Amino acid sequence: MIRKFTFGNPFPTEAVVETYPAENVTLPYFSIENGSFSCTLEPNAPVYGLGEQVRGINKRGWIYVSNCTDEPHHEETRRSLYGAHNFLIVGGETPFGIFLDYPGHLTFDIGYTDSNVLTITPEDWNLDVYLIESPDGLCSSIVHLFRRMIGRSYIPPRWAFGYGQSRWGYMDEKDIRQVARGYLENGIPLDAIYLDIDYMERYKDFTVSDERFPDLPGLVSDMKKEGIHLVPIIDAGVKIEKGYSVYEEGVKNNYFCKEADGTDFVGAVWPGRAHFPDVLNPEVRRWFGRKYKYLLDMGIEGFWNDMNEPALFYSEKRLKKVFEELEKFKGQNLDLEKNNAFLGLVNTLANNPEDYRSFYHEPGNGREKVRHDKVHNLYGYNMTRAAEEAFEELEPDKRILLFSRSSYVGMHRYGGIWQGDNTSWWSHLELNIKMMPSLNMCGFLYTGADLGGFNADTTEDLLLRWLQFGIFTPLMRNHSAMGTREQEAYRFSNREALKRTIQLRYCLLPYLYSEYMKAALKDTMMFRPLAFDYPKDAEAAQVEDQLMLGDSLMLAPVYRQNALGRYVYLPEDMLLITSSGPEDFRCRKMKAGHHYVKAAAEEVIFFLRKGQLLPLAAPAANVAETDTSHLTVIAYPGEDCSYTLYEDDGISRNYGSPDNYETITVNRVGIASCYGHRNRTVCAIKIKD
Ligand code: MIG
Repeated sequence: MIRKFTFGNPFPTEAVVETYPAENVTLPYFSIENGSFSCTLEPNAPVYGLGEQVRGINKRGWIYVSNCTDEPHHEETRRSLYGAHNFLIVGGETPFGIFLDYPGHLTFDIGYTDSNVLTITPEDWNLDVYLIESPDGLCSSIVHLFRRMIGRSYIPPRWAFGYGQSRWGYMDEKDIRQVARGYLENGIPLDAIYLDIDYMERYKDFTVSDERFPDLPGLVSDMKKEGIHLVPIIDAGVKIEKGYSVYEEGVKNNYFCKEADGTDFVGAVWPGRAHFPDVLNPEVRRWFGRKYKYLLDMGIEGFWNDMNEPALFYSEKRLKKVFEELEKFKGQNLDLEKNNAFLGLVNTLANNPEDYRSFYHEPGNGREKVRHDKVHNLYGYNMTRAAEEAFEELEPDKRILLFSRSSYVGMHRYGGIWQGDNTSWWSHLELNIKMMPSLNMCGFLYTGADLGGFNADTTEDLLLRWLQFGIFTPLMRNHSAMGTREQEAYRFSNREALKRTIQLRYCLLPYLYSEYMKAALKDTMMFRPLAFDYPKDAEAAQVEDQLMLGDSLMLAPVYRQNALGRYVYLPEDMLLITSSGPEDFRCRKMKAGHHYVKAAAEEVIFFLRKGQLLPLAAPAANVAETDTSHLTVIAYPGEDCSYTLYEDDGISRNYGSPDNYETITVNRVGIASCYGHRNRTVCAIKIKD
């Protein structure tokens, strides 16, 4: 059951797609005092949710803030990352869900100030609160109800389930060709190479540097012949430059965010001084979204939207003020205090809350102008919405790959997200694992982290272990920052192991695509905490470094350096699959309980559930070349098993046809069959007892 409670006059975020009448009784579970909602937490009861955030799957014991932030330090000390996903499940005797549809700064004190109290504090009292209760009390049922109310998750083209290589620092066409060659010559599969900001002319959106990419359409088409898609970045800020059409049109039509006095707000990002499209306004969205056509017309089929918190290096007015204040230090003896004050001044430049309070949006539809900080968390959402809405018009029969850095609930309908600027740390591999189910709860299914780590130098073993997890995440992209160690898979001595790991992704494609599509079309989670699938198992509830993936699998990634195995908890009997690459699937039945499972450096371990099947394809150079007409299935032996396979053309927007579903079965004696509309042969791998 979903109940809505309205406070004040909320800004219409359009996160929720269904209409619910607001109730005029008081909000159950919570008491409201001192400007906060509070509720008592049962001792040790878990709290799940918040999507893209630091720390564990169980969010209890920290204070989190929904305030979309360009935060390159994903450390436990942080309270906000790039997204604002205000959905929680409060566990206990009868778990319930709560979604706060509030686009401003929102604090969740989850047993931080008082270990048994959850306190939620908005900055003002204009918000909708939704309570979600399920008669069966199951977390997965609560998530399902929530997901239905926020609408279907974004569906990317099938090729976007391939492996992608990215790096901030590919400077020109030559670099891109070299990366493609590196992969092709080494026989490592690849579906995409990403273009970071250097493809543009002086960081201007919807331009291409003549000098460095003299013939982008030619390059795009050459790459496509090799099965590789080029995916350019688009930044939120529009460079202020006379004669630059995006800037000129935006100024002329009042399409940019404004200062209180009605002049266009000036903030600086990569191109230096920039204006910010007022994407909260539908007319501006339409205008900005259609700009992507410039690149679509060159053959581009995917984009990533960056810097859309929006990140600010500084605002023009603040920079001026800081320069003035710095003057005062001239000729002074900088003792400890003054030195700190001096350094502190420069540190106030970026992403300053005061700047976010100093500019305005005109949301249109007769609504009053609204100060940015009140709706801050909607910016990346609406930038991405602008693009996807334009794609639906420009390319009605074709899915375009799109993912964003910043997001709010509701954006999951328009694109995916990547998990931002992590660091090449083992702890960030662990964070990547833990973030997956939390994001799925909030509708973000197409997601993944920068594999190998973005900031700092990676190590070969970290990249390998990270890829061993990344082969399961819908977005599988290796990305790194300028100035860090190069981390393309072919650069390392153990290239063979990296290659074989990436090939496994292509073997798993029929399964991953099926599970993604089922989760999107049925509003369910692809990645789940063990606690959601085994709600009565108190030990499963404790496990945060294993995940259920789709109908058949449980993952148990190795995420510690030099570890040659790990402890695993099996809530029921399962089949251990150990693989070092295609054609190597060693299976062993294991009993429920605690185990230590070995996993050599180049081995992935994962588990198949009882009565379930895992369909596998032969490895291929890319998604398009993956032959799914011959599948091998691993079955948990002893019983009749069946699996629902989903396959469509992978590109059109007609996902709904019942013909896309097929049933694979394996009977007691190990004979596999497939029922569906396609000619497909399946054969089962015999499992020895
Ligand atoms: O301030 O475009 O998160 O993926 O490589 C850095 C350069 C701006 C941040 C993105 C990152 C990207 C980088 N961008």
